[in-house]
Amino acid sequence: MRKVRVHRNCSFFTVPQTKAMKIKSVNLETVCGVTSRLPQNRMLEIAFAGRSNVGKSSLINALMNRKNYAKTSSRPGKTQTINFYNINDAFYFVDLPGYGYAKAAPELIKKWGRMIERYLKDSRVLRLVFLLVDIRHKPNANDIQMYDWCVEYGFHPIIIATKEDKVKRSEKQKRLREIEETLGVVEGTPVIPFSSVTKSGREEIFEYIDMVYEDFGKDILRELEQGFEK
Ligand SMILES: Nc1nc2c(ncn2[C@@H]2O[C@H](COP(=O)(O)OP(=O)(O)OP(=O)(O)O)[C@@H](O)[C@H]2O)c(=O)[nH]1
Ligand SMILES: [Mg+2]
Repeated sequence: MRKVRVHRNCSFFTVPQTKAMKIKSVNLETVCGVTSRLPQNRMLEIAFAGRSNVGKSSLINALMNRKNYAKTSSRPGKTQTINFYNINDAFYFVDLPGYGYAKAAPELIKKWGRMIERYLKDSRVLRLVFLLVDIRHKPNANDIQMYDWCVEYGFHPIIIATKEDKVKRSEKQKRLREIEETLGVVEGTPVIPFSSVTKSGREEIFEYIDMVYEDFGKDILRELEQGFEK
């Protein structure tokens, strides 16, 4: 039995060993540019953060069972907006713009950073953040800052080490440990290797999504009405 904590207002969860939930419908409902107002959603949000090109949109497609509904590209900087995907009319996947995209204008990079921070701070229905890092590389200063922001705003991100298909099996554990140590994750934080090519790791990621949906998703409206403070 694994126990994890993803948000400061929750006690420790025991992760259920369930089958991945069925995705019945997906709909890109809201797209926010740097100057847009963020939506006041009334369903649970689950966000995906990570450096540009790390594989956020690819992961979201893999979870949604869609090929390229969330647009992906081998050129970094594809997703430059915050995209809210309505899943099953029950919750949202939130695709955040990639940070650390060197070719973008510095002013724009700053605006994205502020926008992501504002979203983490202001969303009243965000309960789970997945932070993606490339399994091949040691997390850099941007990754560490992103992790620290999340913690500052009350989240304990679950780490996803993407592009697992690109490392040798014998190297995997070492890489995962390096990621854990460099980010300085909260004790007990899951670090899940994932590949959007082989889909390995998908079921495990869904265990956490199921868990958070069971615990927060169904009651979120009531919590909003009662003025639940994040
Ligand atoms: N081999 C391999 N390639 C991957 C994997 N995930 C993503 N890629 C590739 O990496 C590139 C970037 O993927 P995206 O999903 O667009 O990355 P992103 O994080 O959404 O990037 P931005 O939108 O720029 O922030 C694409 O060429 C993908 O095909 C993976 O698990 N394995
Ligand atoms: Mg993207």
